[in-house]
Formats: sequence, structure tokens, C-alpha cells
Amino acid sequence: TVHRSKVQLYCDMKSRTKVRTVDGTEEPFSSLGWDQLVPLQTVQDLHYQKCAVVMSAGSMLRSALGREIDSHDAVLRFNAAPTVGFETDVGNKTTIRIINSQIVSKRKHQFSSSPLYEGVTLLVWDPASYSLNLTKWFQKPDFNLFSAYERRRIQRPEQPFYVLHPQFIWTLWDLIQNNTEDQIQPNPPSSGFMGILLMMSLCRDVSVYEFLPSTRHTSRCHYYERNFDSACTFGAYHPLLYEKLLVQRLNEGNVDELRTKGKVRLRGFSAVQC
Ligand code: NCC
Repeated sequence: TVHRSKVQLYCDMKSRTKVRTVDGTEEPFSSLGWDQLVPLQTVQDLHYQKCAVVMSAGSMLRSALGREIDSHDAVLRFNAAPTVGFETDVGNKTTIRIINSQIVSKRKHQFSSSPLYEGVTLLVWDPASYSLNLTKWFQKPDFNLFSAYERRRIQRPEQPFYVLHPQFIWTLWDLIQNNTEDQIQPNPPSSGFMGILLMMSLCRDVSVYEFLPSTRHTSRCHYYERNFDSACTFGAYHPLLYEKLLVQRLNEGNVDELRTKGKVRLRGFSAVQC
């Protein structure tokens, strides 16, 4: 299974990746009335043609990719990555933002008041255990996302805001493990990898920027911050290197685009015939 061809890999990923959010049909969420709290429209109802996934990497700086990124029908960004002040390099359109549970729980991110989290579809995640015990997860998440979620749903009912189901997260981990001979660390995939698989599920074509590094690659972690740590690009907690090797095998774009733009082209699952 490690040596699957590109087509087999696309088909395997298509059949196994099921985008799933917490919908209030399971305990403890059903007793808490979450079926009434979550948005009526589901994430799976969203469909786009051309999508861009913009990584937060320092190598986005001086890319001049802003206009190209904004020409996509939908743009996905991560965590606290801003566009204001970086438009030339990263664009200014944001359609969906994936955030981890630190964003909603740590005061410094000002989740309830920052404009970064307004006017977009939001998806928050927190790992839970591999065994998917949702009651234990609810009692003891890595960072408390649940009260912040409940509060924002009540305060901003018109904003599409979802909690990614841990099953989606751990299915992606299984996918990564099943496609390498190495034993990968038992930690969830990065937000970036979740975002790529989310957009492959919702879009016909997906362009991913600076997940596989261009010739601008740098140890600078983020384009919007001055901290330097190569673990941001190659991983420590997340199995990031393995995520990247897998995405490289799926690339439909050419080597030149990868070198100069850090751009990978992927087919969305709707365009994959198996
Ligand atoms: O850094 P982070 O990720 O927000 O980046 C989003 C995604 O972009 C890809 N990336 C980032 C930097 C880089 N040099 N190369 C990259 O390929 C990765 O795919 C990454 O997932 C996360 O995944 O949620 C993460 O979040 C941060 C942090 O919590 C948030 O930025 C909020 O401040 C984590 N860092 C720490 O907790 C210190 C990071 O490990 C993962």
C-alpha cells in the first residue's frame, strides 16, 4: 500500500476522506442540545470550482502571489494568519479559516473581538484521543474550545462556524500512516493538511501555496511574525514531513511552479474518477 500509484492514491483518499463536523447527534452533544446550536447548512453543502489553500509559512513573503491567490473562487487560511498589510504576497480574500483550539481559548488571540475571525466560514479543531471518546474529549480537551464555540454561536448565529469531528482528523492520520513505511508520531495532522483535504472535498481544483517549500524557503516560521524555527516547516508535534511527502505524490503541477511559487496543484475529489 505504500507504493500506490498516483491514481490509486487519489482514489484511496477520495473513498476514505469524509469531512465531518460535530452535529449534535452524538453524546454528550445531543444532551447539550447542540443539534439546535450548530448551523443549519453543513460544510458538505459548500462547493467551489477553483480553490486556494494559503499556508502561513515565512516563505510567502516576497512571493507576489496575492493577485493569483485572490483569483480563486474560495481561499482557505489558517489560525491567526492576517491579510492586512500582506496583500501583495498573500492576497486579501478569505472564504474559510481553519483554527486550532488555542485560537479560541488563549486570550492573546482575542477570538471574540478580532476582525480576523469575522465574515468567513470558521472551522475549529482539537485532537481528542484516537479512540474518539467524545465525552472524555468534552470534559478535557487540549484547549477549551466548547464554551467559546457555544458563546459565539449564540452571539453570531449568522456566521457558519463548525467544530471538526475528531474522526475526520484521525482518518487523515491513518491515511498518512498507511502511506509510509515509517512509524509516524501519534499526533494529529497539521491544520494545513486538514485544510488541503477539506478543500479537495469541496472544490474541483485546489492550488496549495508554500506547503511544499519554494526556493524562497526559510526558517522563518510565519510570514506575519519574526520567529525562526525550522520545525514550523518540517514538523515536530505534527507529522508534517509525512504530510508533505504525501502531497508531493499527488501534485499535478510542474516542477517549475513548485520551485518559483511553492505551488502544488491537486485535483478535487469530484474530478477523480475511480
Ligand atoms: O503555524 P500554523 O500551524 O498556524 O500554520 C498553519 C499551517 O501552515 C503550514 N505551515 C506553517 C508554517 C510553515 N513554515 N510551513 C508550513 O507548512 C502547516 O501545515 C500549518 O498547519 C496548526 O497546524 O494549527 C499550527 O498552529 C500553530 C499555532 O497554534 C497557531 O499558529 C496559533 O498561534 C502551532 N504552533 C504552536 O502551537 C507554537 C503549530 O505547531 C501548528
